[in-house]
Amino acid sequence: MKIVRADVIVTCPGRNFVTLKIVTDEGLYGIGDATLNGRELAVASYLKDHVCPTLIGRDPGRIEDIWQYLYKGAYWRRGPVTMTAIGAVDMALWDILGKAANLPLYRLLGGASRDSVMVYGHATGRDLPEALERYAEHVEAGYKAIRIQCGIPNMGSVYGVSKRAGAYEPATKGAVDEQSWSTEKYLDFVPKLFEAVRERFGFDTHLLHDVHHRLTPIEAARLGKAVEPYRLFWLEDPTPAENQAAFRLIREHTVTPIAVGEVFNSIWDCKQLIEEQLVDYIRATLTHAGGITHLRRVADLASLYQVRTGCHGASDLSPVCMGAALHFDLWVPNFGVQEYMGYPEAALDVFPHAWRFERGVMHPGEAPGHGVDIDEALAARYPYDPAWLPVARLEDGTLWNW
Ligand code: EZ4
Ligand code: CO
Repeated sequence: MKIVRADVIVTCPGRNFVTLKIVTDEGLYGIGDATLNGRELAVASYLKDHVCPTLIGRDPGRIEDIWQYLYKGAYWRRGPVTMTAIGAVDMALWDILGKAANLPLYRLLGGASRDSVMVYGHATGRDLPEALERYAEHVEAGYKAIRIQCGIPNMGSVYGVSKRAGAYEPATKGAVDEQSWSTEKYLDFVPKLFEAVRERFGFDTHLLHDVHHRLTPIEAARLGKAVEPYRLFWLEDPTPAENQAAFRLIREHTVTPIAVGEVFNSIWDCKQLIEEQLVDYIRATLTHAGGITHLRRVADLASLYQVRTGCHGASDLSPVCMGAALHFDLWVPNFGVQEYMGYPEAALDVFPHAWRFERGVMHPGEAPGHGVDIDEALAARYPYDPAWLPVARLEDGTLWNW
């Protein structure tokens, strides 16, 4: 079998997605998600201009060799753009392999390690009553794990809370959204938020929260310690992780479990965090971290240290990533949880898929490959529509971590 075409499809069915389609001389094709929110066209160009021409004529079954070729052969290694492009190629090649073998991807990886994949949903409110209402809806829908984010009293806009009604979407059209941040107000309010959740709903659901890189290590340590009675499933991205050693300080002070890594793109981003057991969950996902070939190396390293997976699954990762991730999750022995926010109706139509959600758990389905397709005619009806991720500033105007 030989690769005869590799095309990049950019479409905006409710939000922007970049998809790579690799076609073989036998008519089989595979697709991969190449979406990097707010930087979509950089990956589209990386693929179109620098990767696709090198794929033509290759045997799509040599997945490992193609991965190594794109990683080592570029000379310029790693980084979100490069690794997302490699991730898309890898995902498409595993899809082709599954279709050629007539087997769902999870069976190629070694088969199911569990019956279904636990996912967590997002309960987000502008204030406490609204956040608790959203939490109640998730409990009602059967979610076993729920992330809560809430507007902070006397603080302008805040991470996780949309200006518009409906599903949370951070990227905005037109101007960049400038949000304001006060660590003091946040640290004062958040323990009360978790207390209210446990008071109303008890301890039957896993409670998650995303700090979105806003705290310093000592502030994060203080928060982790303060919220121990509410027994979080995880506290996510408490501080930026470029300096992996920073997490030692958090670890010294609290037993609140820590999740990190949705912005990671390689095993090197998490090596020290895993080896020193500074985190409990690793959030790197297939699209941004080099596909199945690379993420399974991360998961295997993590398994040596009892660190579990918690793949990023925000709606800016396409339904293609969701499908592939569910196969990965069903197989990976050290699975923790998978994020799932749902998709706009139009996106579900553009990407017909075998995966399904039912009462807090998901399954990738039994279709060969990863089980997600793209309706190109429909995709063409939703042209690219630029959108920007927000930035955050302290109340005095200092640019902060969003
Ligand atoms: O803000 O993917 O845990 N989930 C998150 C996400 C990120 C977006 C950024 O594009 O933090 O919602
Ligand atoms: Co996050």
